[in-house]
Amino acid sequence: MKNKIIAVILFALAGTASLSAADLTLWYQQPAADSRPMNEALPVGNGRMGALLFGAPGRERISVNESSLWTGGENTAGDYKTMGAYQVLGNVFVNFSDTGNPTDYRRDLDLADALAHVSYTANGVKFQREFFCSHPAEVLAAQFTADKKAACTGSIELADAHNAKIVEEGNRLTATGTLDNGMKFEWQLLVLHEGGSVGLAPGIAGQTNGAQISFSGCDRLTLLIAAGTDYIFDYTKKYHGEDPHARVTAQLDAAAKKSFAGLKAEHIADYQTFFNRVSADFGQSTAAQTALPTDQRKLEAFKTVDPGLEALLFQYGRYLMISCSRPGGLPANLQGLWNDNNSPPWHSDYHANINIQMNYWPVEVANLGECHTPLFDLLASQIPAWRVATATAKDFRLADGSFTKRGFAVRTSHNITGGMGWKWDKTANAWYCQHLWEHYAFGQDKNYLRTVAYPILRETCEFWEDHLKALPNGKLVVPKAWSPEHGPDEDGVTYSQEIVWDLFNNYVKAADALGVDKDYRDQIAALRDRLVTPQVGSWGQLMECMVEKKGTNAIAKSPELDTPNDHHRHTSHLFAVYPGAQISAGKTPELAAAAKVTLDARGIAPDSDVREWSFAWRTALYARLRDAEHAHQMLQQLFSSRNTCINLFGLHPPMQIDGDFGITAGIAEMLVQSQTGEIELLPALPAVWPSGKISGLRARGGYEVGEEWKDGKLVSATIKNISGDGSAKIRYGNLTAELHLERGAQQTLGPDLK
Ligand code: FUC
Repeated sequence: MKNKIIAVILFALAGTASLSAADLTLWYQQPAADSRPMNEALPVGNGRMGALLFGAPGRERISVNESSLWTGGENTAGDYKTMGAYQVLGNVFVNFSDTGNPTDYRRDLDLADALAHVSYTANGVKFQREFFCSHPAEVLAAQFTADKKAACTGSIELADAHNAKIVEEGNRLTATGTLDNGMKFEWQLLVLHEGGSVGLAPGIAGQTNGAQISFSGCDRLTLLIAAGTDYIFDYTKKYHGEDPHARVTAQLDAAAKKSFAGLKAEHIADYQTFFNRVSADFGQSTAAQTALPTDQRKLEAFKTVDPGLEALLFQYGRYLMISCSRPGGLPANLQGLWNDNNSPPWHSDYHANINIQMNYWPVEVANLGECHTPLFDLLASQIPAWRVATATAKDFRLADGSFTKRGFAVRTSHNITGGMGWKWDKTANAWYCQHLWEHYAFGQDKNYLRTVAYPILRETCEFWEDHLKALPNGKLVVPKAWSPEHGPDEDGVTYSQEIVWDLFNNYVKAADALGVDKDYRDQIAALRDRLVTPQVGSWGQLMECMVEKKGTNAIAKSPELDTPNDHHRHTSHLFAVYPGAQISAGKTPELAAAAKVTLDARGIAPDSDVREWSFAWRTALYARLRDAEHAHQMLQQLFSSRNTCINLFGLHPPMQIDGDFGITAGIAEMLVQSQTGEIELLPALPAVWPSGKISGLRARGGYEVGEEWKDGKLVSATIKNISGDGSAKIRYGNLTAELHLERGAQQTLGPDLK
């Protein structure tokens, strides 16, 4: 609220819109089309439950999700078709009689307080709706009001997506069901009202399966929805825990005892403890830009830079992360947690060859470290099943023909009950380890490192120790691996080499940090140093494979593999630039230059194959290569109608959320980097953001960083030691400085780093 007041004052003073609350609001002048839920409806969520909101005056649709509602099981054969899919709970419809021809229509989603609204005028009455999904209360709450008494009349339907049994008791509908895999689920809807009456809908009175509640002449209507399944993170119990009935009932009963205003205040306070850690200002948008509703503004922003909308896009990734990945819950899947389809594209799965990793790229740097932990909980719960599948996989036979004895591997896709699908993505195990390490690198929590991350890092090192193949020259390669979705399976593919290098390098740092396993640490350091490393190819590019294809390969699916005409959406072999750190502009300039040759060829030419997430990755890659203008050019691609939906979800038909998270990470990389042991300020500041500021970003080593810049130059930077040892190296261009900060202390530096 304080921010809003300040923003309003600024607006008044400047006479032009900037930094206003409007820049943190998505808004539209029409409801979401019923036929395009993922593209137009607005998402709210509490990390576990979520909803898509449509906002039609006559018939509100609330499409409800719970992140653990999955079909499928252990799927030992690894067939993608039988892996199961993320499901929909169902819809709640709120029908209003007599909406006439509504005028003054608006729906919005305010990222500052995680509230969604709808308003319109019908028959001279102003109707308003407000929605939020509360983490502390574990309910979705909706309120319908009017500026005239007794104006709300209509009916409420609960439409379950799996033919659950629906029981009505007074003002409560309870849907209870069991999926084919034995997963129990339940959701309950409670209708509270002021004025008028609420009861069984006409015509269904007395039916035990009634799914409708009518309301008549109400001043105000409040809907509360709670949901749950019996899913638990426990392989030994086949992922089944307690029946959700008692829990869901208790959640709804407890929420019903609080007022809507009370629930809302509690929700906002909880949400803002995460959201308000970072504020971002990339410069002023014009009044004409801010006057446009988001769908139109987005299209304009693709043509003409709109810094306010770019800051909103950055913050949207943070909003979505807080809304779909909270400690104790499941991690964000391919669609976050929003889904309207029981057979969603790619099963709305956990896709381990870029997508899920990209989901988690922003969390540490954008100061949402806790939101990373659902990924670790899922990994810990899946690894026992993955070990079993790996131990019998022919693809992982050892040189002597025997089966894998140590560690686990991951196929390209997986579910939440130990099941995987599609091709093995051989080094995805090591890629997941990067996330475990990065959480420590930023947060510096040694207890977490020791108990959660280190055992998995070590086990994965053991797996690769057993599986690497020695070439005649003594160098080591990952045998028969794939550069995702592009090219043949062969030895020494750059992507796999870089990821195993990253694992070994992080393991060494982890063992050092904990002061454990010295012998094994030295052994892994030696293996790391024998790995085949990235190479520069014939046209100056970073080679995608160990043996260059020179454009003559006959691979039908990838005829241009690694040629200057190769515009493939994946940039797998640039892993070492981002999210890895093996290649950097400062420390390995020749390899960085080669990576740039590759990226220029891949990144700028338009190609139908390049997807929303590709542009997010390319933003981060260019930022790491200190090419600010291209980084921004890639960012701007996200506003194209090819790459984002009008609700700003990534558009990979119908939607994927990875691009939303990836672009938040990419923008952060433009503003601060810390992967090489220095905190680098404004490494890739584009000319289109001449003046601005950011606060609350995080850097490895346990620091928080704020920056302000003017005319393209640093004005000041504030470095705070949150949890580190306090000795930080700072870089701005060619200037460097060393800081020594007590825990909790901060220092503000000028452009000369003094
Ligand atoms: C990867 C990508 C596709 C898609 C899928 C879910 O396989 O190559 O473009 O994003 O994941």
